[in-house]
Amino acid sequence: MQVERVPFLSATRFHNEYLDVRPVVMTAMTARWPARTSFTPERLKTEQGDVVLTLRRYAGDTDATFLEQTTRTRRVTTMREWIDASSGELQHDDIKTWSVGESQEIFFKAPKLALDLDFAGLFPRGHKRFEHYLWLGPPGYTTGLHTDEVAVNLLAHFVGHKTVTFYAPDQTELLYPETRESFEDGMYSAVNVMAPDPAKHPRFAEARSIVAELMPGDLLYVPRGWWHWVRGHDLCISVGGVSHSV
Ligand SMILES: O=C(O)CCC(=O)C(=O)O
Repeated sequence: MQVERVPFLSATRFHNEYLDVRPVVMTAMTARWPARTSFTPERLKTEQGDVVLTLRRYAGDTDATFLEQTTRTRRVTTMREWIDASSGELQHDDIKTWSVGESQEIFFKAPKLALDLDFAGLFPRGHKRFEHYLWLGPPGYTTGLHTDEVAVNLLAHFVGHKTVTFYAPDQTELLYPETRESFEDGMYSAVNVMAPDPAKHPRFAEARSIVAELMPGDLLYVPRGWWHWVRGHDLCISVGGVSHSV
């Protein structure tokens, strides 16, 4: 099953039909955002090449869970180096186990870039403050299965094709949450989505998913408590907009 795709949503319709209810992809909301041209690999490399980025690792060929890997394994690089490594023709297999996740560095170094984004447009004027996070990964990178326990999480996708696989909150028992409490604003599953182990997590096979295929310009709403994991098929660049109040 596919996540619903609509061109636009008014603030009223978004609040009444989707907020805290189900994911949705808005395909034309970002059409006028300057970010469509500022968050390209070329511009980021030329204008933000020295920004320091922290990479996180998530590999499928280990017993370590997503939570263990993402919190323990870090590597520091620059925007220039990481874009070169991620877009190189000879993709080293190890590259795709690393990605930039939830990085705020670029918005601290170049706060004006936030003016190129307009997550608040879906909300009544002046109602909300968004934090911005860069997601940048090479072809084949994958995140683990997790939820975001924040009031609003929007993902504006600018470059590449990525698949976001969702599981509704009523599937939680089939997804083997690693902790019962939210950790750093999220819940983490112990299932290795790249190679699920039926001996360890037999009920995962029963879980029903719905899928969003994101293309440049799409704006995805990720509802609180909905499990999801991401795979980038190309060099992918997105920006997350998170608000802690509704
Ligand atoms: O796009 C990505 O790489 C991950 C996005 C994500 O998992 C999130 O916004 O919670």
